[in-house]
Amino acid sequence: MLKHERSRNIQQAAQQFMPGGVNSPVRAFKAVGGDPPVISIGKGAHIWDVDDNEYIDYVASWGPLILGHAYPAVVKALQKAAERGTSYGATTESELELARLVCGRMPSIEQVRFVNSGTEATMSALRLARAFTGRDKVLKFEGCYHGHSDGLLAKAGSGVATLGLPDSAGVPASFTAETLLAPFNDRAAVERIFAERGSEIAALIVEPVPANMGLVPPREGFLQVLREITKASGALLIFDEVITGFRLAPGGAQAYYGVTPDLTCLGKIIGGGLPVGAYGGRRDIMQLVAPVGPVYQAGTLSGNPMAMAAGIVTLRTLADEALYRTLDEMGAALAQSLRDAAAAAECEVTVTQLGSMMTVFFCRQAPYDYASAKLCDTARYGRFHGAMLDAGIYLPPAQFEAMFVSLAHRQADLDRTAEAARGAFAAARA
Ligand code: KE4
Repeated sequence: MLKHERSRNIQQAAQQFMPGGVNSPVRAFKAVGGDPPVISIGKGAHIWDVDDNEYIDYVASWGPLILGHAYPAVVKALQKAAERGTSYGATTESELELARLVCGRMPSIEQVRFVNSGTEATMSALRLARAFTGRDKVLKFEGCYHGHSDGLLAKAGSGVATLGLPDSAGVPASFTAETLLAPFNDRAAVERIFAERGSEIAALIVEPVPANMGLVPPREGFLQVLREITKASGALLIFDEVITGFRLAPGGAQAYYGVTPDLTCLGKIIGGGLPVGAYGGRRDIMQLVAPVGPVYQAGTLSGNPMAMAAGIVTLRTLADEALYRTLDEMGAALAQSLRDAAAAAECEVTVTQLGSMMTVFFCRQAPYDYASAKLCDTARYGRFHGAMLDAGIYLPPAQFEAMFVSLAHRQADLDRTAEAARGAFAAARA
């Protein structure tokens, strides 16, 4: 059993000063139970907690750390940037450099605006889409998460083409009244909503590969259908690639599936572990953004040199397409070893995997939307998570998240993970 004394003491004290002792809810481990370790250091694919317990890390700061923790070239770039000053609130050449890299990798992005989080990116992209189309409604999918701006914290009402209901306290019904919800992978539902209200819809926003209900890949042709339907109705197609951007392929999910959105939201990897978000796309749309156009959006630390420095090194390193083949191979191998471990323990799971992303679902069939994902046995996932943590494997502390393999993971890490999983699936089944 791992020692957690110092973690517990720090968590205790933290709860006095911060709600739940955390700065983002999922970190409190409410979905899996147990005490969250307080992390003190990360190196490569490993992290250590304040009690010196070592873990193989598959959270990777929820996606940014595709190169692993404290990647030497990122650390060096940050040191150099810091010595020159951390922020000016004025343009620096590093912003141009990262903008060139992003636009070069994702041709659909003719112009980009850096912000400080994925939430800001999607919130701004929707404001821009409403201004460009002159329409108010947006369509999102149940189970897709696009950050915590009020209008996107919406859950489905009854029926299909109904307007969203607030999915958080403090969000007035009027704030989600312009948000339409549909089940993911449900072509008929999307067609029905657009048939009924297409002329009111400014944009459809989607995680091209949802990872916030666990990893639920799109059905064959589904993204193409979204492209055709939005084009036909004059609505914009917005890909929220905060997770998939530069993770799934050098050009993200849009390159992987060959579907070109009008706007793309980015985050995580483009900041290399520093706070960054971005939205970008067609020049004719981006020209509406202040100071050129009437759509206001701003940010004190947007494009700050530190985040730009980390993002530049990260994207430059990811220029080597062979790295994506390595990530794909490691992802596929780990997913298969987890399936084998579950079968050996006679524990019923479905492992979905795409590239370096995967989810161990505790249910018989692979979920294809949020309703089917919610059928999973989350209590079993909680027991599995706890047993893996005790074995030194750090998994996302919630069933409806994705695991991430990084370029810092080695075969020994994958082997150790599979070994631990054999025992953890047995513990989960009990
Ligand atoms: P942030 O505001 O957290 O930087 O990004 C919001 C966001 C937008 N779009 C997608 C597809 C996202 O996955 C996210 C944030 N992801 C979650 C985990 N799945 C962040 C973890 C957390 O909230 O603590």
